[in-house]
Amino acid sequence: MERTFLAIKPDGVQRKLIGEIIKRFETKGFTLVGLKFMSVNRELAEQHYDVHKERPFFGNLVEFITSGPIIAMVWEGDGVVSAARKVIGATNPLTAEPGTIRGDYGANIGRNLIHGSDAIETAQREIALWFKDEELVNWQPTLTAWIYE
Ligand code: DAT
Ligand code: MG
Repeated sequence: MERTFLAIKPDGVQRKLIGEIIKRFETKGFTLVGLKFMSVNRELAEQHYDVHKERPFFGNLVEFITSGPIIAMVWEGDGVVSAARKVIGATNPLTAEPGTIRGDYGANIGRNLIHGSDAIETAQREIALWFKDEELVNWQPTLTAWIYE
């Protein structure tokens, strides 16, 4: 089953949007398999955003993601990587569609509330970076037959 890495960024935590954000993935039908509330050190932040290290906003990105606690999560489901990106919305909250998390709660590209892996291979890399195997829970919700044919 496909898995993705999602993280509620420091702005989402500070703005008390943890419950609201998690609820959207739960009610959609995805399965939570890992979750931790944590501070991010500079080394982890730089590894996570390694692909952006040459970009002008890289310094701000690392500063921001290490500025307060975050929620790191792994979610499972058919097509969850791209479907979660749709629930999250476009990178810039100002152009993200209403109904998406960023479209509903964000107003600035540098404060866009949540991270989601952008491809299956990226998800595998990010899950391995943020979680140990034993921190992930393999389970099948009893509701599964009512969500999947
Ligand atoms: P996404 O988070 O939608 O995958 P991304 O991977 O292109 O977007 O960029 C990572 C984060 O970097 C993004 O969530 C916010 C920040 N960012 C991206 N483009 C930016 C820009 N032009 N100016 C400032 N911050 C930017
Ligand atoms: Mg990205």
